[in-house]
Amino acid sequence: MAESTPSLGVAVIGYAFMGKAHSHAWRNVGAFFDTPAIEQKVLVGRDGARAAAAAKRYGWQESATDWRKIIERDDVHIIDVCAPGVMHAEIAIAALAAGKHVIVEKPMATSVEDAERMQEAFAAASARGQHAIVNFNYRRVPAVALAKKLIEDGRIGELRHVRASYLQDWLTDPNTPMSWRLRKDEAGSGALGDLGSHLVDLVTHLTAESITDLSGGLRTFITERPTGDSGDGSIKGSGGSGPLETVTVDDSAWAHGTLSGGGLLQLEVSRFALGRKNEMTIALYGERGSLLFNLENLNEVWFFDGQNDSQEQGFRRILVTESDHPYVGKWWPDGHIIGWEHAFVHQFAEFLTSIADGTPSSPSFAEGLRVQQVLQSIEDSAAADSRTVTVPA
Ligand code: SOE
Repeated sequence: MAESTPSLGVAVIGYAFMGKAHSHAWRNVGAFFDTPAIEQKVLVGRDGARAAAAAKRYGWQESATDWRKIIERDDVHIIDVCAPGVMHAEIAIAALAAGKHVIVEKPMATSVEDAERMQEAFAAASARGQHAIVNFNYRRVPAVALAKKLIEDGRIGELRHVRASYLQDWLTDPNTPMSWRLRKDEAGSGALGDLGSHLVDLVTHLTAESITDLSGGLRTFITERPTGDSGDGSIKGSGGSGPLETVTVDDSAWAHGTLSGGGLLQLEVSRFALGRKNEMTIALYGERGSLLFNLENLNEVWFFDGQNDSQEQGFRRILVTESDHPYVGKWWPDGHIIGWEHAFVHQFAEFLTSIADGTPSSPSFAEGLRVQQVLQSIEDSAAADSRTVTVPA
């Protein structure tokens, strides 16, 4: 990067859990990756006092409460949307119209229609040289990126089975309070969108195949919850002692489907898997080999080489901490593990590099829209007694 290149001003909208994770990544990306310089300009949030406190703590120059004023600023070039899902479309479309590069948290939107509008706005902005991504951060875990490379190198071959699950347990307590994540009009869906979107993205990204048809189901185990304070930056919130409110999203979801290459797919997501805190697993079984990944051990991927017919064959643990593994060389000496937050840094490094080089950014809005269509198909199937539905091409 030339010394004289002006730095890119960043504004993050949302200061809670995701705002914190993104702030951490913006703070560190330039220290570890050779990307264009950025400046942490503004942290935006509805609660002025909380936004100001978070801005100070996470290294932002300023805080603000009105994102509309921020997207008009000449010194802000990237708008990073960590607000609840229902706000993604409005902010992203306005920011693209104002000439900004845009990042939105996953899922891309709360409906296929909104995702389509965002994709259309991006198509026009892209012609003006702007970039936009949906932050499916798990693509950027080094072990996942290595798995992708093994698949591309033909080590797995034609896929027979893909099983993916994302299990959490933070809603098992009936006193866990209501929050935006449990309201359909704010989040779009529950575990399906929040966790299922990661799985659908990872499966389609890793396999480079689409999901052609599926049957699915949704379940809400606890249909009313007390109101309380859910704005403290945790997912769960605290103090659920207010009046009861109806939960309007799913607690758990599942789908069985078919991949475009003919393989079979199983997906399962839940916020009610007691004891599972944040366990995402993906297993791919092919004609030549198999791969297993578990987010709880994110520095490793397990590989079974079906071409090795010796007596020592078996699943082999690959510790993805060598400097020639994806992203790893930018961190610590070989063998030093990294954590959950690093994937966000990697994603932003990729995004900044695409902006600098003028190459397409990913995960793209088009890919986010595809994920949204699959989520909608699961909802459609669930509403029709789990009948098999065709996913729109
Ligand atoms: C909450 O369920 C959550 O934080 C998701 O929103 C994230 O995308 C996932 O990475 C961890 O769990």
